[in-house]
Parts: sequence; C-alpha cells; structure tokens
Amino acid sequence: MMTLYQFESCPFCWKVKALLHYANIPYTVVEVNPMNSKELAPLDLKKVPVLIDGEHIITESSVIMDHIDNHYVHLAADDTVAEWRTWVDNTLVYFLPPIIHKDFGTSWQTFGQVLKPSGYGVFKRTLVRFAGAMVMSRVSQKKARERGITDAPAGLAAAVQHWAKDGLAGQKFHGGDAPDLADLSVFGIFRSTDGLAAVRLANTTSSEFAAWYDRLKVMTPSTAV
Ligand SMILES: N[C@@H](CCC(=O)N[C@@H](CS)C(=O)NCC(=O)O)C(=O)O
Repeated sequence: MMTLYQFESCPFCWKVKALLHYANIPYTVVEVNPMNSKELAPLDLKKVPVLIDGEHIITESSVIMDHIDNHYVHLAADDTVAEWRTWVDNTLVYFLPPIIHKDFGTSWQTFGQVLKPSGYGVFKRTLVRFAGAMVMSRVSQKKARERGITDAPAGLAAAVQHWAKDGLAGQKFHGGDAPDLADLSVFGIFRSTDGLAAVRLANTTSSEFAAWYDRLKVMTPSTAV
C-alpha cells in the first residue's frame, strides 16, 4: 500500500489526494508536523507531499500524480492538460494563502478547520494552530506581494472565471464527461480549503465552477485507511 507524507492543510498534497480518492486507491497517511517536519528527517526531505510506493520515494505533487496515473489510472489527456497543470502550480495556488490567512483571526479559523482531521490531540492541535496562524498571517501577505498579487480576492475570482470559461468550456469537466489531471489539480487546490473563504468566493463567482466543484467532491470520497 502507498504511504503519503502530508500536511492536512497543504494544497499540493490535496492534488495528490484528489487523484488517489478519484481512482479509489487506498493509502496510509503520515501527518507531518508543520512546525519541525521531523517525520521527514529519516527520508532526508524537507517538503510534503512525499509518496512512498514500494521502493519508489517520490516528491513534487505533479510528479507524484504522473507516477500514480502512469502506473495505476491512465486518465485521458488532451493537449491542454499540461498547460493547465502548470497554471495551477505557478499561478492559481498563490491566490489562496493571502485569502485564508488574511490576518491572524482568519488564519486561526482556517487552521481550526484544516487541523480537525489531523488526528492531533487538543494540546498539539492548539499549538500548531497558534504557531501556524502567527506565521502564515505574516508570511502569506509578504509572499503574495513578492508575486505581485495586490488584490488576492480579485485575482482568485478572475482565475475562477478563466477556469470556468476556458477550462470547463461548457463541459462537465475539463476532461469532458470524466475528470482528467487538470480537473483533479484545480480541484485539489480548492479542496484543501473546503468550506473556507476561498472556496466560498469561487462558488459565488461562477455557478459553473460551483457545480463542477460539487460534482468532484461527491466523486472523491477519502480512501485513506
Ligand atoms: N512544488 C512542490 C511544493 C511543495 C510545498 O511547497 N510544500 C509545502 C507545504 S504546502 C512544504 O512542505 N513546506 C515546508 C517547507 O518548505 O519547509 C509540490 O508541488 O509538491
């Protein structure tokens, strides 16, 4: 069985989970402590997600998705899938942190929600929640400015409209009648913050997006064991 090293709040990890869940592939989870990543030390790695599949130790969410798809799923891919996946990793993902970690209070709420399924006890959860909110409310604004994002909600709304108009283009999924890796990558990013401000904003920006998001949410029940 595969093992996924992850942070529950990590959007890149959710891209991988979107594919595992959609393909109904069971896996075990190692929840990495975001304050020290000590679970990754034996692997000599610093970032999540990391997937262990037999003798393969794979890093980078898109590389992991390719590994899973090439070995086990074989989703159809048209010429535009690669382009959309690059857009997800280089553009879309950066609009979310300044929204869900806008200030300490918002970030505190965000961590409260994303840490619920982490399996941490109350003490550790509160500590990670507090430290996470302290760090992320500062770092996410700074990082957004460095990337030239001055109005994250407007940027996210434009990205959602782009995906709905040019990505979905009147179809159920980018992949047509079934999702492809572009769908699962976009979905994974939003799914990491399900129920929070960024998803609410996306759902109110585009009814096509909202219907697509709901459809995929139903199709991707967790397969973590
Ligand atoms: N390009 C990587 C990005 C992974 C990444 O940035 N992961 C973050 C969590 S969302 C992380 O592990 N940060 C810890 C660190 O940088 O020390 C991917 O797609 O997997």
